[in-house]
Amino acid sequence: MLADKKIVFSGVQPSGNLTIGNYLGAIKNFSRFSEDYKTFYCVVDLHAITVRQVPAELRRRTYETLALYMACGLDEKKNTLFVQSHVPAHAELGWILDCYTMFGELSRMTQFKDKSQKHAENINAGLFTYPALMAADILLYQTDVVPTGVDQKQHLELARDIAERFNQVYGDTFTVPESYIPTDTMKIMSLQEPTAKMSKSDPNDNAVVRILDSKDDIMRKFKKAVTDSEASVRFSEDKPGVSNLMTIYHAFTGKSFEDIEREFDGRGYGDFKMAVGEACADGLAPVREEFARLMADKAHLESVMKNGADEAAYYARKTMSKVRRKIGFVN
Ligand code: AQP
Repeated sequence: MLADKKIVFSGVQPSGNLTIGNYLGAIKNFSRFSEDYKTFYCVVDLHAITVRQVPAELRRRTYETLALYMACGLDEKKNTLFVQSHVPAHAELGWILDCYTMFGELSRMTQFKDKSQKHAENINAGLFTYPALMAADILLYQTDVVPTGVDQKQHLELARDIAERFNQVYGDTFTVPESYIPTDTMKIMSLQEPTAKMSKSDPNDNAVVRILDSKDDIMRKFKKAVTDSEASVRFSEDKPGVSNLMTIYHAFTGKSFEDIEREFDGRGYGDFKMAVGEACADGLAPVREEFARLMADKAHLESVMKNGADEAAYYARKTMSKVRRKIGFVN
């Protein structure tokens, strides 16, 4: 064990303006661990370059993602907040774990299949070995719990397999991590294609509600959200659009699905969509305000990054010296 407390690690890519999927599926849940766990929350810029990024935008989004972590309630004094590329041990362990990850395993990853379809012009080796780097991120800190959205479940299972394989060859080296997936908001779907995940890099901006969208934009996007022709607010697998809107409404208001069904009984989708938009915009308003305040003080963000990286590197060093010794690298 690296610390007195159990360890939590998670990350978000600075690959676009974050969505309410990133917020509800991941970041919003991060702060619940701050008191009782030793928490590492990382801006995973090494992962972001598996897809081509504009350098100035990547840099800006790295600051923004850190500021969003903080605006969503992560206190830098209670959580280690840092940028992945500032701790080179991620890349080092990533390479090592590549050598303990099978080609067949990586070929089965649905994210690789999806992203190589979306980026057919750039199916690079990093996109393929992404899950081994993600395993390195997690195992480097001897992580016990990884809070993520359900889309990361397959990668997390692979991280567990890699840890177990390494431990079998070299004896106990890595903690085998568990996932923490919020059951009620595990997957927020696209507003335009509600059978597909809401993704920050979706080229159709109407499909995606971003944490920093203005209230007007949020209302407009919900107004245009795809539903169905039944005109009944009811949670059901054969009503993906309406069910997704109900999930979002539940997440921002705390109302149960039964209460939501009762509230909109006999009313059209127009009213319902406006209520979801209002709840979402109101729920995000304090985050937007805090974000603006934090972004105005870049020096503070840089000091948070620096302190976070120093602390993360301290923990990473302990794991790396163990890994190097076990593998047989000369000290
Ligand atoms: N739609 C979603 N519903 C629930 N959780 C989600 N997450 C992402 N989208 C949803 C969770 O957010 C965390 C950070 O995700 P990421 O930035 O590492 O990458 P991603 O999962 O690939 O997210 P995107 O938005 O789809 O990014 P792009 O478009 O760049 O590929 C993860 O915990 C994820 O589960």
